[in-house]
Amino acid sequence: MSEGLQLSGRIRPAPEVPRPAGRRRFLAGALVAGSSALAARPSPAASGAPKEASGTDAPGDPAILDLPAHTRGLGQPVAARAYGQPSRWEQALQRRESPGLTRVSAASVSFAPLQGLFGIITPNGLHFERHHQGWWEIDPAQHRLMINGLVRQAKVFTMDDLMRLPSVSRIHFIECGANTGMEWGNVAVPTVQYSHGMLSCSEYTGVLLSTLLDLCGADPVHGKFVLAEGADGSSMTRTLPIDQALDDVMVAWAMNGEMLRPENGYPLRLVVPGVQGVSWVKYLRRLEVGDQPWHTKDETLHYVDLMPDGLHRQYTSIQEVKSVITTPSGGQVMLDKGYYNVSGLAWSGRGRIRRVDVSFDGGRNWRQARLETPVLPKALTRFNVDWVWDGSPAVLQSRATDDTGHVQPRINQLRALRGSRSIYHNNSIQSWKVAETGEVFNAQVF
Ligand SMILES: Nc1nc2c(c(=O)[nH]1)N[C@H]1C(S)=C(S)[C@@H](COP(=O)(O)O)O[C@H]1N2
Ligand SMILES: [Mo]
Repeated sequence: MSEGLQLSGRIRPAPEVPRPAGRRRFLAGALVAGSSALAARPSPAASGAPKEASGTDAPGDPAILDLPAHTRGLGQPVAARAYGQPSRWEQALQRRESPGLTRVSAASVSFAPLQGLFGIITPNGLHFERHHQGWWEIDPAQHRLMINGLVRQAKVFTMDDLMRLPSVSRIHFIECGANTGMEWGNVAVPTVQYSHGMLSCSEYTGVLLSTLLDLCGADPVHGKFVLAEGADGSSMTRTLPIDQALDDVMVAWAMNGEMLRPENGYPLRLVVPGVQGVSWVKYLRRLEVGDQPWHTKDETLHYVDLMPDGLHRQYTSIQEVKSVITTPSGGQVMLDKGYYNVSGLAWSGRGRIRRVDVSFDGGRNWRQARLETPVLPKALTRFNVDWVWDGSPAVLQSRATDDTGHVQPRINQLRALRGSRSIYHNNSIQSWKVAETGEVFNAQVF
């Protein structure tokens, strides 16, 4: 690929991401590849690349000729910031609330900026948030987990009790069942942050629920379901079938190597791999073993799928195979013809991603993308594919297949089965329309 690889493929970020000042200068300097990183790169593009894109025609570039202060002076001392922060040049990358989505910000959503993330792990400070009744900073010394119901011995655990049990660490995605839910009827939001940003992926550390149920002696005959309850005011309660509970569900205290953030359920949350976010009960304080589902408000009134016949489908909890291209994506502007590294994310609640195909002509022709390692079950998988944009209009789509053989559907295929008035579980293929101007738009293409 390096043969003939040109340093083109510049992209202007989506409008809600203010451009840092340095970047504005970079864009203004027509034909000069003026970022120091680019200019300093040992010229893979020197051979054969057009001059304007190679970085070699900037002999007078002060960014490389003048030694900056950071090369001449003494830098900041260690631990100047006891808890590290992103560079101030990255401040535009934030989780964002969708204006007007809910009346109260305490019962709302903030979306992760997928367009600006790399690899598969979501930084803790950019994890999406969904609170039904606001978030809390709970004192871990006061927090308790009770396990009751059809168990030989009901128990109450402190955090200290839990954290001394045999633990596991596993990487999984969490996706709200309502992710992409605004797009059932038509195109609704401009950028991938708002269309797919109720999605994050982390390494969780905790104890397997099976270990806890074992400790309490869950009734193997009548114990068919587990109820999980949160300690916030939303009375968040969800029923899990026992097979799921005993499979890979975790009671987790850590996320990406540190304790959970308060926004994500500190000090304890349920991790239900492959299942919609609502079952990942935060501030987890109680687990009850029972012989039938509880049919609580969040499994009867909410998180049900309105079907075309007017009935609601309940307990559709698995997040089916899905993918989205994050670069380029809605609201961005492609500034050059030529080479682009098209990149995106794929995931399935049923297992591993087997392949991702990408189309540049609205689904007529498909090319297989490269899957970057690791490819883990019920985790985000990063894909990349090369594209040379010739400057003509294009429609970019990605289509994921998981290792159970499920293939991501087109939006019209999904609507044929599910209608268009649903909210939850829209895993359809996303289309990004590229105009001749290079502008990228959210589009629905059948
Ligand atoms: N206690 C409690 N748990 C909860 C919720 C909540 O409001 N309260 N929201 C649920 C929903 S709908 C989702 S999508 C996920 C969001 O988790 P996050 O805020 O860590 O992204 O938490 C789930 N668990
Ligand atoms: Mo959710």
